[in-house]
Amino acid sequence: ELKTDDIQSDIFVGKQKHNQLFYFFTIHDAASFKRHLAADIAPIVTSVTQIPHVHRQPLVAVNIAFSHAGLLALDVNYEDNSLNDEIFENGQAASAVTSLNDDTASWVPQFKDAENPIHGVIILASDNIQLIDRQVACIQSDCGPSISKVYSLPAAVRPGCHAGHEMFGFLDGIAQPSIRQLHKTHFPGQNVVDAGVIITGAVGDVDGEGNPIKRADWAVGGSFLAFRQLQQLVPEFNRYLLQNAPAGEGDLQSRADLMGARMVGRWKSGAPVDLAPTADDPELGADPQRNNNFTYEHEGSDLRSDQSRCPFTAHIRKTRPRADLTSIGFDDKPNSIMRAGIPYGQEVTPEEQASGTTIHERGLAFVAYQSQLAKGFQFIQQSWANATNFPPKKTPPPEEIGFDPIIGQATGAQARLVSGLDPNDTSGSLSIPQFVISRGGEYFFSPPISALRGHLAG
Ligand code: N7H
Repeated sequence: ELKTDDIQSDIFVGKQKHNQLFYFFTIHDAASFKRHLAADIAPIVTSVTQIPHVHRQPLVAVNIAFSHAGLLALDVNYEDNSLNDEIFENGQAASAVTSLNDDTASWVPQFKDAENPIHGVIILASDNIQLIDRQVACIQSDCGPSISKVYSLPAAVRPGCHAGHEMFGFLDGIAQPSIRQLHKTHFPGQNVVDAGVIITGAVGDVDGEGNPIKRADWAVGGSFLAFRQLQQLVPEFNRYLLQNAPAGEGDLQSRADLMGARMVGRWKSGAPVDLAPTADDPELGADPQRNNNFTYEHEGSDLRSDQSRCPFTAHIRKTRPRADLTSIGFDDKPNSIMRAGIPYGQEVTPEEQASGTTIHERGLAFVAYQSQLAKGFQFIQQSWANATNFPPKKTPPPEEIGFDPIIGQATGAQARLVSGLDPNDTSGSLSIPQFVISRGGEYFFSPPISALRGHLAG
């Protein structure tokens, strides 16, 4: 049984609110803040139970999560094995270069400022931005000087017909794991996983041998939140596609669109290239019965060598390899994450589009929930997206399969080689500039709501 009224709402994303604010804070006075946490914040934190019922939905959904430094600053009983996640305990800055290939020179200074560490994040979501501002002002005045803002990032669903699409233009939020203990129906092709893949201490939160990971009692029902501010160079991306569009029939724009679709693994409508390899199919993209129902395996085609439909490097294939792993006796289910990202920044201006150069920062406020960072976000970025020999056992062995063209990060001067994108010559590679720039982030623990009143306020 999952206690959904004790689990914070953002972990199992429902319908996305139009606006979100990520409010990063630092704690100055633990004793005073803990009183406000229990008395003022816990009562307004939204649970999973509240979300599906319109009449129970708050006007502003509020979630709160703490970094390791934040849990230490709270000065509660927080032993080494309370959470048992080394990556969380080290913090994102510590392993960003070695594990993620980040260039921390591009990081927002507040994410790497050891003097003034980020202790937590409050995530506010509403269809009305004024209500978010009012709620933040209210929390600030309740908490007084016990905490202060270090940094904040406003984010919003894109306007008009772009709603639901990320900044490069692709429909997002299609493929999420389905939780066996929570969701009554599963769409074809969805990964059905135990709650413990996302929720700490729930069924399925296990190590490599299948033994339950030890979590303190107060931490059962939480989830680790990987936050990343990922800048997207949209005009540069669009220009690159036009300049490198594969030869073939059709006008330049449609060949550029094919290149973009092969990088992502889906067309802008969401239609998977594995099912629609040559042209977008918006009906397919919009149909949840079909848009996730594929494995990359086809009769009469060799899964080890055939990239005619979908490159091995395509973003959604690198981040969820489906039959690339199951066909060789592995499974991608334990590495599932719940994604709750939302775009930030303004729309591309005509000036930026014409010049092919970004002037205003925009991108994805990336949020992923998982019960173990070593299996979830960090694993996917490090061992799949950045691993040039992944997926494995492809033949003839491409010298290098290469990086995920969307999020793959090379180290230092290493070229960002990506193979398979040109449908006319899938053995060829391109050295692709980086269009997604990490501006940094932090790892947080989103505790069960009971802990906000109980253990963490104690
Ligand atoms: Fe990704 N994009 O627009 O290209 N992503 N992503 N992602 N992503 C997905 O299927 C994108 C990022 C995953 O189950 C879609 O819902 C961009 C990180 C996973 O088949 C699109 C950025 C990580 C999936 C994008 C970004 C992931 C997925 C298709 C950064 C993890 C599901 C929509 C700016 C380390 C795969 C959908 C599956 C889907 C894009 C980041 C992982 C369009 C622009 C950092 C697991």
